[in-house]
Amino acid sequence: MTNPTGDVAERAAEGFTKQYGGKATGRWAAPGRVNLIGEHTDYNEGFVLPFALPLRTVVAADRQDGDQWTVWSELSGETITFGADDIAEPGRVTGWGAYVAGVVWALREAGHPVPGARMAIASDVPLGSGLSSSAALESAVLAALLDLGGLELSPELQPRLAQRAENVYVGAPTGIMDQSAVIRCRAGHALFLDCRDESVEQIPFDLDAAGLAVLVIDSRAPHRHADGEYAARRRSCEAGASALGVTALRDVGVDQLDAALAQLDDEETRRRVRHVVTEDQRVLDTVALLRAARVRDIGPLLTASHVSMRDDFEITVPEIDTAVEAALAAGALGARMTGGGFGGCVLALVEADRADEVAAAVTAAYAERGFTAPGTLTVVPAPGATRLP
Ligand code: GAF
Repeated sequence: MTNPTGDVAERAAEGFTKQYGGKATGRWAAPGRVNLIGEHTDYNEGFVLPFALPLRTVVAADRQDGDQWTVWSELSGETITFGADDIAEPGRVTGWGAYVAGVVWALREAGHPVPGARMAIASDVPLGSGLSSSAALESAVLAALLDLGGLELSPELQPRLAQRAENVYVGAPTGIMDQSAVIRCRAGHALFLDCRDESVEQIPFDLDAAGLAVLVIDSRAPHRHADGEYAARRRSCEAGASALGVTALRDVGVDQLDAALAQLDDEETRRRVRHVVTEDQRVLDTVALLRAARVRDIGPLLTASHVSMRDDFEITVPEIDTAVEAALAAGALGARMTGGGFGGCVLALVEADRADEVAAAVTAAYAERGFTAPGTLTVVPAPGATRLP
């Protein structure tokens, strides 16, 4: 995971001064996330358990007069400007700017008087790695605009607004997990989110106390048709729920699974349903273990989740499966792909003093198969979106 050097908050502040002169009014940060367990369950109104990463996107910003938004991004080196006409309807601002414009659009659509603003954005969250760089960007921009405009929107309501920017303005049919994680996570905890009513419980996830580490492995696999396949999985789940006569697959308990599967004619739909129903149960089981501080014991659930994503939901790719297999062979207690799939990252739960060894084993397995070398990083649960001092 290669990043520009230097502190990300300083880079955003310096970028602001270089682009616009003067000092920003403030800096707002939002993290990337990994999902410990609970994949493709969010849009099935089920359960997820993400935690925030110590990698962040930072927006340095001040107000400007009128309905005008000017945004510089360190990553692209570009400055874009858009006005009220450009956000009258989705689709006019494209590329990375669409995530920023989408937030302004969603705030205005919800009736908030959004102030004009100048923003400078820097980020340590790698793009396209399944670590929610989009939700981090949306949420940092949202935090900045709320503060600059003195607007009231509780942290419980912010994720839906940021999700709307992504679903409607950007046009990606994602669920509620990523924005919830980025906004509502707390340091040292995983966020147990019920995606039906959006209630949360902060679950202590103290890796240090257990002598463990979470190793995040960036597969560096090119995303293969990720958007189309994600939408296709969503459609399969909806078809499954409708065939079973339930509002969402969340309504099928694991004890009713066999009976439910027997009602479905289509083998592919059966596999998709089985993944979602068993994955919801794995989240509940993981939460129960973490509540009892049995961190080490969640390993097999993580690995079972991976197998389910590989065989039933069919969203893994060879680089991802190789990373999981190599990590387990090198002694990881559990490993799974995290995020939407078709590339992205793997997380492995490892003994803290064996993290380097496991990372080296994955790198060696990649070299053997001729894959681009993976990125590796150990992470701890970090705080959600916030204004920086
Ligand atoms: C992506 C989506 F944005 C989330 O909403 C979620 O569905 C995830 O894939 C899969 O669990 O990150």
